[in-house]
Amino acid sequence: MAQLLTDAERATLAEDLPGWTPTEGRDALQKRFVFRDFNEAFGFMSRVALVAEKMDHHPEWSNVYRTVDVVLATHDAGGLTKLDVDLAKAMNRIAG
Ligand code: H2B
Repeated sequence: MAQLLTDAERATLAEDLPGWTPTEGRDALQKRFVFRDFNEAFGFMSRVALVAEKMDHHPEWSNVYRTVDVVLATHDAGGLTKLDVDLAKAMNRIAG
């Protein structure tokens, strides 16, 4: 099973993952992505879904029109692992 991030690994998260912030009350990261319109937002979600399925690691997310709210955590480990970091990086890359 994936291991929870160490303190040293957590120390670089802010600079490694622009826009992602700690979620209050749980060991997770969150980010709001805002696109030009629904088409772009849904396109983003579709591309992320393919990556997430390949990783077997899935986001908690919701979509309203052109906004996608995402929370990342590794449920099996009860908090943040490298899987969340990798998926967050992929999401930033896909969002451009
Ligand atoms: N996604 C996330 N975010 N956390 C998990 O612990 C997780 C997952 N576990 N996707 C995977 C699926 C697990 O349930 C399957 C059986 O591999």
